[in-house]
Amino acid sequence: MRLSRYFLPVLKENPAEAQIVSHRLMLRAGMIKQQAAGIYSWLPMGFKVLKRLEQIVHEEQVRAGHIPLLMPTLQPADLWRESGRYDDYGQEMLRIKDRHDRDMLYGPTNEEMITDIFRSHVNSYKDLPLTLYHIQWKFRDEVRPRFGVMRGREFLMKDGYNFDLTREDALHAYNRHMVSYLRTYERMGLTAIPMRAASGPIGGDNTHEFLVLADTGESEVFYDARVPALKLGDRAVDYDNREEVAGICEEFTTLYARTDETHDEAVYAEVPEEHRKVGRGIEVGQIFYFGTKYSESMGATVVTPDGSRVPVEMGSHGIGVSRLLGALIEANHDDKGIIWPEGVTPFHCGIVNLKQGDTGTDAACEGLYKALRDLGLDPLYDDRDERAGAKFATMDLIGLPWRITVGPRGLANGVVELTSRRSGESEEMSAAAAVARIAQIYDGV
Ligand code: 5CA
Repeated sequence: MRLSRYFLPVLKENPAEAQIVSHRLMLRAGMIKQQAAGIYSWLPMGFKVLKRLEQIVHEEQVRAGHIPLLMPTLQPADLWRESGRYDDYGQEMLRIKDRHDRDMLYGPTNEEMITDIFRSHVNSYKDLPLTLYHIQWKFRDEVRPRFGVMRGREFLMKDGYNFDLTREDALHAYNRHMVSYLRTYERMGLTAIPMRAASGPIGGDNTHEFLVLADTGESEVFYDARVPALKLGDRAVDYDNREEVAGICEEFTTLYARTDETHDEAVYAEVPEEHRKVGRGIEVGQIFYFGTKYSESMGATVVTPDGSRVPVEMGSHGIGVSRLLGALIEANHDDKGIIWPEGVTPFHCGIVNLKQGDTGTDAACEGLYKALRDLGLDPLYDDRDERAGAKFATMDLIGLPWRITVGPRGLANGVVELTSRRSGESEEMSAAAAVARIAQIYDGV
């Protein structure tokens, strides 16, 4: 993409309404625009990162054996009357009437609808196990929408639902979600710690939240300092292998890690004092096992091998996809702007032409731009007629992990400059070497 033809409405001033750094940077970098409290338009660069996060979520869900579908944002109230949650959900639910005076709602989550799909089409244990998920907009009329996309009213969520014959099978599905979530966050360059949590309006007694440590997080968290260092890395996981998957979950949940809702001073006191940590965290996902809570009230049953009929065992599992953008920026920024991890960056690298209109620098930049694109990479070429300082400030603000700077002096020596946004370190090399280095960095990302 050429910056002169892109739509990147960066702001020079700090927007007054933003209280936390991620909100401020998303506005300044022209990623979002607020349309009403907690409701945002996703401008091109914000939309690009959002789509990238969606893609990673999809890839890891499919890898775990889960199946994508798409349910609507608007739902009939009757489904929620069946489960009893229509009244329970209170003012957080946006209720709408259609022209025939029928009660509708903008879905805050989809347990009822997915249970309805299941009961309409599945009848036998032979069709189990089954896990269906979608990535769809949700609406929750939050009392205090704030911090930009972090606590929105309209937000994008991945929500998945498992259907199993036995409690044991459903717990395997729970574990599978835990491991696939760990891998998802790691690929995004985030450390998200599974913490024992409270279930709230979803229900059930087995639930974990995934928290990204950040001073601006809304939850107080208590954890063993050794937990954030745990990593899945690139180990291959066989998601059908129950022992292996359960073993990984144990590895990640044995040490103490809880939110304020489930914190237990007596248990915490057993953590060696030097490892005890109190901090704040951003909840970027939550998994629930709730058994037959919805299947019983909504009549979602299956025939068992001995011919009897039982309500199906279920759980639900969510990732806050739009909230993740905020969490990523909270965890990756400096005083100049965002620092995207390579796994989620909107463009692979920036190209800065220090002397736009100069035959030599223009030709070198065009050559770099073409060579990178020919390799399937997606560079952002700052080809505007701007001062070098302004170009650097924009690149620092929008946070592309790598910048190639092309100026007449370097070209006279046959070199361009490759700069890491994270370390700030620069290296001179030939244009061809810079292209090869960028290709190598993104190989397998
Ligand atoms: N049905 C279950 C799992 S699919 C569910 O709704 N879980 S949840 O309530 O925990 O939401 C899942 C994730 O959505 C949360 O972990 C959080 O990351 C994100 N989320 C929830 N509310 C908001 C909000 N108001 N703004 C942005 N993200 C949110």
